Amino acid sequence: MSTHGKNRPPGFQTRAIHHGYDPRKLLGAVAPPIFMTSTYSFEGVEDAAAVMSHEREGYLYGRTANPTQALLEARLANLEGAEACVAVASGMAAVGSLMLSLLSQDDEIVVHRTLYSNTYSLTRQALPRFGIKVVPIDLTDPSRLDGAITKKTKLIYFETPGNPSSEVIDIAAVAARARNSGARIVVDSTFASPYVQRPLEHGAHLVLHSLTKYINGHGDLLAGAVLGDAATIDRIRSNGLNFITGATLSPMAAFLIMRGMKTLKLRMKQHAESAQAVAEMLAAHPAVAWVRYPFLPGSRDYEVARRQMISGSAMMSFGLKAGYAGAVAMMDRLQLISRAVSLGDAESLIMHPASLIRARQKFYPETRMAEGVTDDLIRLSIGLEETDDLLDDITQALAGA
Ligand code: 3LM
Repeated sequence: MSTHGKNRPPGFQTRAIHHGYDPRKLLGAVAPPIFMTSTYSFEGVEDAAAVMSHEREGYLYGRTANPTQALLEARLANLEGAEACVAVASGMAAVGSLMLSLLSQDDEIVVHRTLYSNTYSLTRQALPRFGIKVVPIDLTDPSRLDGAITKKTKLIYFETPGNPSSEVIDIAAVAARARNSGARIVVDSTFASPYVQRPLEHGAHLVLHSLTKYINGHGDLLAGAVLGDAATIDRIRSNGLNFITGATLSPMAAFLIMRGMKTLKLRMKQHAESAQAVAEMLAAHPAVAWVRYPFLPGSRDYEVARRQMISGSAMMSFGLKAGYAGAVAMMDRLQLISRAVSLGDAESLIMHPASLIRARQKFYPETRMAEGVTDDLIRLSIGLEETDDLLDDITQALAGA
């Protein structure tokens, strides 16, 4: 694809709409057709063998690859600046397929101390059962890596901005500290999306997304992806996806994600504009004790965010002077913003990790709140409603807090 008559590559929004697809090859269909098939037939046994041995490009079985998925993967890789991508059934399928493909018994993984709750459980509860050593440190201070990396460290894993607090980790500083160690840096960039942040440009080796969030953007499906060099992505697909997790993305979901991605940049700009207004309003409000939004001027996060993100996304966290009880009361007063987990949707969503974790502990006593998450923390995902309507809803809910 080229931009006619101009000697420059097409921009982000153009690639998000067109990359990797030529309607002339599929009956002129402007929207890419959905290949709803689980298996593929061959002219003869030799032909099947040629596909199996990669002598000829082709498809064998839908657990590992499908043309609709392949288009999504090519488009995502292009937007992220990666050589290759594997799309899977959920963000957790991406995390699990990646870790179980790239780690073996006696290996070590360094993780940021705070992670998305289920990634936290995978690293703290599950990986140690397989003889994998997990080393949690506070990566907001990258110098901590010096005492954490050993010859056995295979991966350094973190989210930025982080779930749930939106704290920012300096990707280039982590990469500089880890250089020559042989460890690969993996960034879960779900809170940012490839429009806002491209970790590979700052020295990360692999990027992971829950596509459920900003990239699909419409809160109507689950999906995930891992992006990076072709050899590693092939290993995650041929081992992790094909026979360790089997967590295949449906072609229908792949199509819907591409539909959502066409407006990624437009959505992110609107998300960021509203989130900035909400974060500034919260920071000035007398009932609010603290606010964390990467693009709030003056904070340490802001300095790092300006180097590695082109704008904020719409994730922020805050605490009220009235603490845990105040959070519950404020959230119950909201009328427009939904009390719901997840993020990155057109609808604004708010959640309070401490009350959810407390409730979960009644059934699963082993559940732990991720280190670094305080009881008062409220997480807000600002949606695409009119900014003034969002400000009004939060203001009325804070009145009396
Ligand atoms: C959430 N997060 O509400 P899926 N990485 C990050 C994430 O935020 C998530 C995943 C991976 C939330 C989901 S919580 C019950 C709902 C940074 C998901 C996993 O498997 O697609 O949900 O992605 O924070």
